[in-house]
Amino acid sequence: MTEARPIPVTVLGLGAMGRALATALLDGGHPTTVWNRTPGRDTQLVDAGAKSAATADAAVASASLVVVCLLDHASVRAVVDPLAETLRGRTVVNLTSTTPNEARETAEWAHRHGIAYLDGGIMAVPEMIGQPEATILYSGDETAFTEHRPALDLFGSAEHLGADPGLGALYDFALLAAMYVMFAGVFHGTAMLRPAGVSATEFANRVVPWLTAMLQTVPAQAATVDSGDYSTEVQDLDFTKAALDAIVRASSEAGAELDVIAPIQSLVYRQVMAGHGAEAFQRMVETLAPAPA
Ligand code: FVH
Repeated sequence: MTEARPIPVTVLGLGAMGRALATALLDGGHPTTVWNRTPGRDTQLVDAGAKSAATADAAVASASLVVVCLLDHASVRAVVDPLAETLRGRTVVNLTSTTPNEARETAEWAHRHGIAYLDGGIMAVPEMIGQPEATILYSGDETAFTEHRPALDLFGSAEHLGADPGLGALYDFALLAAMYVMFAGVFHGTAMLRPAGVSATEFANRVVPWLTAMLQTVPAQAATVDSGDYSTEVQDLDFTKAALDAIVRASSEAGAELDVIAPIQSLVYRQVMAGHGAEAFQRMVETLAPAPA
């Protein structure tokens, strides 16, 4: 059943993100208890109406919903493992970035102790919390998600992806991987132009519209990957290999290191060497992970 009115919530971990989450709960009218390993990080929250707990155990004792936002998996387990008995019958929502298997491991621990468990990946920076642009990808106990949806909606746009508690983390890291590789590509372009006296800002003015236009092609590329049909009339892997060879030569001429671009060239080479030169560029995905049987 979905909660009809504000419920007592506890936030464990008052780093930049934990403080933003606690603020959103307070703004939403939830009686909010906060705890942090190092004292003193709750001053503004207490001024805003939060209750400060001296221990993590005392913090969770009063809440039906416990939001955990710590540094990593190890810190989560160090904090919550000793609280198992107090947490029994409550819901833990872990918004710490952990790997899918770490999320599954914590879910299994929670299940053994009668704790409802939801894992979430935050696709936002602290300043975005409370805005619809902040997306939180949840997975795990769907009943707990439905019951606590009103509180979770205060953080941003909440989505439940499925019962596998590792799924939210898997999406989280897949999205972050795409972001980091894209940014590394921007840094490579910046490095190519730098020796020519072109500033990063000047390049940014050009690369943003270029990548924005290119990103529009992603759905069509995804459809090619999903179909498994890589036949193409244009820009096949042989073409892409020639293009990347030229980009690598141009990068060397410009004095840029090849750490970012060389692995892309190598992925294309592997496909061409395997006899797929006449097929579409998107076939690169098959080198990274073959389609499930
Ligand atoms: N900040 C962001 O932009 C990102 C956005 C996407 C998701 N992440 C993840 O959120 C988790 C917390 O991030 P954060 O920004 O709040 O991180 P910090 O400000 O560094 O705060 C870390 C808190 O963790 C506590 N802590 C660390 N180790 C332990 C431990 N062994 N036992 C208990 N608590 C621990 C730390 O406490 P203290 O150092 O103040 O005592 C902070 O409360 C994170 O997974 C991001 O990847 C944020």
